[in-house]
Amino acid sequence: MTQITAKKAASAGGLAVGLHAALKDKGGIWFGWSGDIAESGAEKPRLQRSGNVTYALVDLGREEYEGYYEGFANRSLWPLFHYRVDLASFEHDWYDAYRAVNRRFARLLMPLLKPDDTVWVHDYHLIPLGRELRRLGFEGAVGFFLHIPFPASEIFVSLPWDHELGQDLFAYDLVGFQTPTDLRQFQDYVRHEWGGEIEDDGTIRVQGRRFKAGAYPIGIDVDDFVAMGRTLEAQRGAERLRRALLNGNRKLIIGVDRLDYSKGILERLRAFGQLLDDFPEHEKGVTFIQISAPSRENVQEYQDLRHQVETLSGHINGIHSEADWVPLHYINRNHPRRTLAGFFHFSQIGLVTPLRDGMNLVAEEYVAAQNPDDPGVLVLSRFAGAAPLLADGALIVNPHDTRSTALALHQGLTMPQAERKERWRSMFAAIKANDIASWRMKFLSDLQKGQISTSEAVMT
Ligand code: GDG
Repeated sequence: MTQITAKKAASAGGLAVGLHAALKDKGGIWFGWSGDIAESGAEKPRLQRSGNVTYALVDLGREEYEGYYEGFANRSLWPLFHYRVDLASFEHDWYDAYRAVNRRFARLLMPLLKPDDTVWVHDYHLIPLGRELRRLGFEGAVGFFLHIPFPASEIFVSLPWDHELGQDLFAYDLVGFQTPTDLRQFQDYVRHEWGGEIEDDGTIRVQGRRFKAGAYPIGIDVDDFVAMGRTLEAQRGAERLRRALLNGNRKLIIGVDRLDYSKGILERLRAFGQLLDDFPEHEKGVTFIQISAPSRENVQEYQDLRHQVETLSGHINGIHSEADWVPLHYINRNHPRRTLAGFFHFSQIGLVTPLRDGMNLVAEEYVAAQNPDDPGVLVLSRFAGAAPLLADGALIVNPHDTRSTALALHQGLTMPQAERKERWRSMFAAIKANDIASWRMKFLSDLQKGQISTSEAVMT
């Protein structure tokens, strides 16, 4: 039986769908936060059955939500793991809440587990969960996957509790990262901070523990996204854009992300402004649509970013707009994924410029949504985890370099169809070969193969 735990069971993104598929195959339990906040944390998970999957959902108490989720997870770990030490706050109360919630989750999960279950823990909100389960005597295989980057050791040790979280990670049978770079940085941390050893097959020996760590780049459900692009909603989305552009020859650049400082949205806007400055031939010939889904709106740093993005968008439009042309459309709202598929399909350039990103699924979704006979061009940051996978087809940029990113946009807007097709074919083959099904099968098979005697796993 496969047991998957995740941060928020209600989320409807591609990742949640892909993980559900793993459970539906064999049956199992999805355990995680319900997404609801109660006055105080409930003592039992709410159980709901759907087919052979049981959802065990737990509400967070108001204080838990603030300290654990908004605080330590999203204001300490998220900025730190994305190299923004300047934005990270390290509050002892938040950390205490983080540990307490993970302990509580383990306590609530434990009675639902059979001794030989496999548990797969997802993401930075739940790093301590595996060790807490071991403390309660769970002996089955326990794996962990980090969806965001693992930072350079020198950054990670800025965290006052790096040793506790390090030991939490050592308690798993398998720790998965998105890219070989993340893996190498974790290995450096193990070697330099703990004097651990890394064997050729990826086995790590540290602090009397032996476990595996590897790189498992996540993918999307390619067929599902291609099908989404054929839906009526997708066609309607494309049609809305066609009408909005007024002039049928006008080209479209699209950016889609959560409104997050890791996504390089300001850098992207600057690059678009630079394109209009450096290549006046695109005047009235191009429109940029930036869709930024609201995210973590209670957090000050996100409110600041929203303000900066709004100011910069207004500035760019103020300088470049004409009575019959608004170059930049900035939309701060969620869109159904099918509509996004239609938008991607209709855009000549997908512009994806994170400053740090675990993988970045939007880049892959843009590729999946293209028309093979007349595909668009992906302009992709070298700092996205997806960059090595898509490097043969995408125009790879350093988003800090505004001029070069603007030049890549120009190159994309003027690229001949034959080159676009060739580049797209190589990217499509790459995302097909590395889709979400192959990701989860590889991780789960390595977890089951690599399980190491649990008597060594208990750490106090
Ligand atoms: C984390 C890591 C890693 C976006 N706007 C809307 C919307 N989306 C969808 C996209 C895509 C998903 O959300 C975003 O996925 P990303 O991978 O781009 O980014 P994160 O949310 O930061 O995800 C990341 C990922 O985990 C998986 O491991 O790749 O690096 O940071 O599917 O299409 N969906 C809807 N409306 C929107 O407006 N419905």
